[in-house]
Amino acid sequence: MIDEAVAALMHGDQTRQSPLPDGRRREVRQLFRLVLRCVRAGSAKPIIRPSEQIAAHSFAAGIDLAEVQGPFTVLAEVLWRQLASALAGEQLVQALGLLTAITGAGKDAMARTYVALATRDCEGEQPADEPEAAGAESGDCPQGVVLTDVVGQVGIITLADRDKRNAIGAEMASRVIAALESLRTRQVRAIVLRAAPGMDVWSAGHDIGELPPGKRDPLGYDDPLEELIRAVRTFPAPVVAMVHGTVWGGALDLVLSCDLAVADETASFAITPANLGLPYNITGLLHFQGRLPINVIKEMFFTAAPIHARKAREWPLINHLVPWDRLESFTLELAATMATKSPLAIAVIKEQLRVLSDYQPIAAEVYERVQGLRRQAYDSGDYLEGLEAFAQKRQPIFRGT
Ligand code: KGJ
Repeated sequence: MIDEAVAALMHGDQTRQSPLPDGRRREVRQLFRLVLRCVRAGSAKPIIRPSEQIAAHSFAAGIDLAEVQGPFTVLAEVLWRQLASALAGEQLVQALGLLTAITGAGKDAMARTYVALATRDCEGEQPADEPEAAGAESGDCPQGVVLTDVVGQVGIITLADRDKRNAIGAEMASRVIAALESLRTRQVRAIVLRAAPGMDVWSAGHDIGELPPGKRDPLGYDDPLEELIRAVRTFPAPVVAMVHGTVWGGALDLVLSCDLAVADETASFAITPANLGLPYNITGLLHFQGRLPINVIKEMFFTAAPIHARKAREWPLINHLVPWDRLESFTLELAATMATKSPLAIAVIKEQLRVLSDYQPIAAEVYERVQGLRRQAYDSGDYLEGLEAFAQKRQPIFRGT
């Protein structure tokens, strides 16, 4: 059976430029033997550690994650056929369920290893002479860092400012923009935008301390978060938001500006300018309008309440809701799939969709009237109260003036 699976793998892989090296072939055979042992033992556990080890070797050798996971799919197909001819009824259903659990556990272990290795240290795109922030514990990432890595043809950008809950100010925004630029020159074909492992806030949104204290548009064209959102929307390859944890304010605009969003059950999404007395900008509202029905937009903006993952999937703010232990592997697989498609076609379709959804004809007079209304709000005492209340960690008292 192992020979049949190896032959199927070779047959299905004729597009490979060079044959599988001997070392990889041995690993594939070892994997196949382990899957069979797991099936006999009725447990997925024995597959996990060897899958991690194989993934670690493959990562170091620069092999694509999808390629490393491929043998599981092939072996599952071969085994399915064998099981279907040998068993029937409930027995067959149970055996197939076990097989799916085993191959799923192996693939997940590999994806987790890839992501852990890709984000294991803080070298990323840090300039060599950048000093670590004071107070960073050994093994922790310094404040404000954005980590960048490439797995196969997928770039991974990790927001890792734990202390500030990934609030996005000028430094964070410019680092993500620089990471996008660097990944563009490395010709990645998809990007995953994520928070560092273990964070339960994906991003706390705009750095409120960097919002102007009145008498100036808080979300003007040159605002760093606005620049970051534009960089994501105009990036010439798919950007996938991978969301574990809570998303606040402008970070939701960022998530919606990504081409797709995948989240796990810990995710929630809140748009909170009404907590600050902040008049959201027209471009930002268009981003919401491009993705959500108007009644949903209104409920989210008017209540500022977090929308939990299940509801978010239903509305649908996100494309996929997956269990937390499958989030990384699912998102990477999705990104890797897009990375195999025509980059030129994807880039132009993305740009067409952006142009079609971002632009609304609006008369100059109407635009100026709306901007005047916005000015009244950001020149108001309520906006200052919102900023002050956040800084003082208390509830704001809005007077409508
Ligand atoms: N801006 C600046 N600093 C922030 C922000 C932020 N958005 N969020 C958190 N921080 C800072 C806090 O002030 C703390 O600083 C530290 O991060 C940890 O936060 O006191 P310090 O240590 O100096 P905290 O609150 O102690 O952490 P948790 O208890 O884990 O709570 C995490 C939360 C994300 C729930 C909480 O920090 C929070 O509610 N943050 C504000 C979330 C929010 O409303 N963001 C929307 C910002 N507005 C917008 O983006 C826009 C564009 N808008 O239109 O509204």
